[in-house]
Amino acid sequence: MKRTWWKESVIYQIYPRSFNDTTGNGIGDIPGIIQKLDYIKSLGVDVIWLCPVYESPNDDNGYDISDYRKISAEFGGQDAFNELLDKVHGYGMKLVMDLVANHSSDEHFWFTEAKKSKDNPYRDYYIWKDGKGDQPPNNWVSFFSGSAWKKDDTTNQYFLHLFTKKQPDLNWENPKVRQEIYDIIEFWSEKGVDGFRMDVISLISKLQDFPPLDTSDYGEIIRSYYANGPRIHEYLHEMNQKVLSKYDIMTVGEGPGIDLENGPLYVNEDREELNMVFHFDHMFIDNGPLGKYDPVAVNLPRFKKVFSDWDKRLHPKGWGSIFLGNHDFSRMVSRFGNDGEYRTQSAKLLAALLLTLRGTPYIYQGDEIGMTNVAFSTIDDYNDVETVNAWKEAEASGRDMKKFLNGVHRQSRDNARTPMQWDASAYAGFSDHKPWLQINPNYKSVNVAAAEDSVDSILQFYKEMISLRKEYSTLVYGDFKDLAPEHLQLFVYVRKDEAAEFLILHNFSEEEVTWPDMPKLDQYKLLKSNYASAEASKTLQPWQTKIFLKQ
Ligand code: TEU
Repeated sequence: MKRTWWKESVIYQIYPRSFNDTTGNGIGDIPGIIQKLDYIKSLGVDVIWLCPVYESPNDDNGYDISDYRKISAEFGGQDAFNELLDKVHGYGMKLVMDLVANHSSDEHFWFTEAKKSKDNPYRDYYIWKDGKGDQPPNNWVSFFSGSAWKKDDTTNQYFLHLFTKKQPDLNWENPKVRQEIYDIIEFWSEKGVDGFRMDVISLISKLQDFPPLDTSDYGEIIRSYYANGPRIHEYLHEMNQKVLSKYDIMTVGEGPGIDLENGPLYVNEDREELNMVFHFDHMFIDNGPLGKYDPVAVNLPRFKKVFSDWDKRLHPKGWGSIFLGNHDFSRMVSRFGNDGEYRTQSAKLLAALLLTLRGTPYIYQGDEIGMTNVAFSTIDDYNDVETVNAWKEAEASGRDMKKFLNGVHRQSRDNARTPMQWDASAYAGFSDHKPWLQINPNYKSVNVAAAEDSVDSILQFYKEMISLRKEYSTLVYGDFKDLAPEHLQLFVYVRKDEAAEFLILHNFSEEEVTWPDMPKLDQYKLLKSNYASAEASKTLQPWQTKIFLKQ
């Protein structure tokens, strides 16, 4: 297996809107990130991934880009970005940008031109179809509810938008579109950016016959109709050859519909496409019968199997990315841990998991202090377009809205987007103005300042786990084997290579659990635990992690 910097890196994801506001408008900004670089560096991370900071009307908080070469003025503009990039490099870290190439904003110049007439030179930058009578061209639905087509009155044709109406899908069949995207990648790479996280890259190649959806199984729609289209690998290889391969940059493709079968096609190094992908096999694991907002309990054997299967499937030619949360999902401690009595222990356990699996770990801002889900009392307090649209759709279809609000509390993307909790002062030290999204009321106790003051905080544990990963390359490259795949409470695995062997146990339950198959412990040293006084025994306390090193 080839050794590379991006395999050995720990990545910290920033959602700029919610990170740190220096201008007092309630919205985070780039100078706010610069102000916190000492903090980020102190974690021990190597790379910062910045969610979109380009010019955008913010219909989907930056995932609708109106100018790919301009940094949004709201975030501080180009000068602030240049300073950030310089300073990040000065700290010995790297900076990865988000690239949203499946769609643009409808306010992008390409689209405002394209709309003008059927023979506009930009018309073919997007996907236009005639309607069927007064109905859209087909029954494709948007990820964010409703039809995926919107009629444009100027020419009486419909354009495709897999996300909001303000995010028209680009037409990758058009070589000019592809070249535009490669030029954008080149533009930022020339400025010294160290890589790209490519938004919904699995969706860029469309089935050209736009077949009607079989709506009997909504769960399969993405995989069967939208993702992994016929030319996806041709495009990614072309992108790699034309631009990516010219730079020492990392790429991680985000991909609904990327699965065990097609995953290696994206990341097998011989194919020269992407370095890593984000699949969602563990992130849609708690979708219930009525979908995302009807969540069911996470089944541990299934959860573990996702990691084992992917590890097996990708190696040795591919490389995984390990994440348990991001700006699109609820908080990892609330979802996979216990955000009540065992918040501290379970957040540490999840940190240990994140940092001891094979694959590059991605830490989402705030998870390092154990930030939790939030439960706003009314839908009016939610901002996320996905949540708000899903609410309207549910209401129109007569669902039980009290139950739905519970689902929103558990699953809304806004859970991860409440402002970063820096200290116990008003607005959590995020801003001196009312923030764009309410702060989680637990900020008085859950905040960075408190965590920095405590020797056994979640934050401190993250730092220790990151440095442990740096100390032992076995934790990066070593083989992974699940020793108890069927166990309902424990996740037990070995990480092993010529240099070292680790035995790692996590108790995903509120009970004390003993692992009967534990090997003789005289050969093992207990290296680390999330409990202050931990014994080198085969019994684990609630949400306890034990990391043993074979002697
Ligand atoms: O997300 C794509 C994606 O898969 C999500 O829509 C996901 O299905 C959903 O959030 C789960 O609840 C990316 C970005 O990360 C997201 O923020 C954008 O809204 C979306 O693309 C459109 O650009």
